[in-house]
Amino acid sequence: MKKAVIGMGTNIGSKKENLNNAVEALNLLPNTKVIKISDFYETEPVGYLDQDLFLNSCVLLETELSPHALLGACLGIEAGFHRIRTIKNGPRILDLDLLFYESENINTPDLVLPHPRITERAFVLVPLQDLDLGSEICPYDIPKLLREIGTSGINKIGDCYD
Ligand code: PH2
Ligand code: MG
Ligand code: MG
Repeated sequence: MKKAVIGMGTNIGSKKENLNNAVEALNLLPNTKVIKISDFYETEPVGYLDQDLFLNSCVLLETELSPHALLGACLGIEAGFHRIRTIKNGPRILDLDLLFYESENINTPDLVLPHPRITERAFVLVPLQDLDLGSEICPYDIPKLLREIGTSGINKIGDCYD
């Protein structure tokens, strides 16, 4: 089994339900198991500001799917939630971003690993910290990055997975 980390975000509809349903959907992927779920965080929108607050969380998976197969599966789950892509960084019912896959560095047009914007996004780093990843998966010093970029606009909702 390989370890992979997915960042989840939602700001349309019933956000808690969306994230819970996303965890279920990830857990139902072939040869894949969700082994850890971060707390849920209510976060101020980054990039495009005129939209509702997000709910963000991260999950650690064990999977036999390849990085590209897992990416495809995530896009399939997003599509199953009827995600519609309009404004860049705009409102979405569910966003699943593949953040890490083992210690792989991948640079293809459809997939870059580690995900290129992790280090500048507190809404990813704060939940990521809950997963207690070893340096073999997460090469970043998360507390140091958070001291640099700050954690304003990130509010812990707590352990909302049910
Ligand atoms: N996702 C984005 C853009 N901005 N802001 C927050 N707070 N949370 C997100 O998940 C998010 C965002 C693009 O994927
Ligand atoms: Mg995203
Ligand atoms: Mg995405």
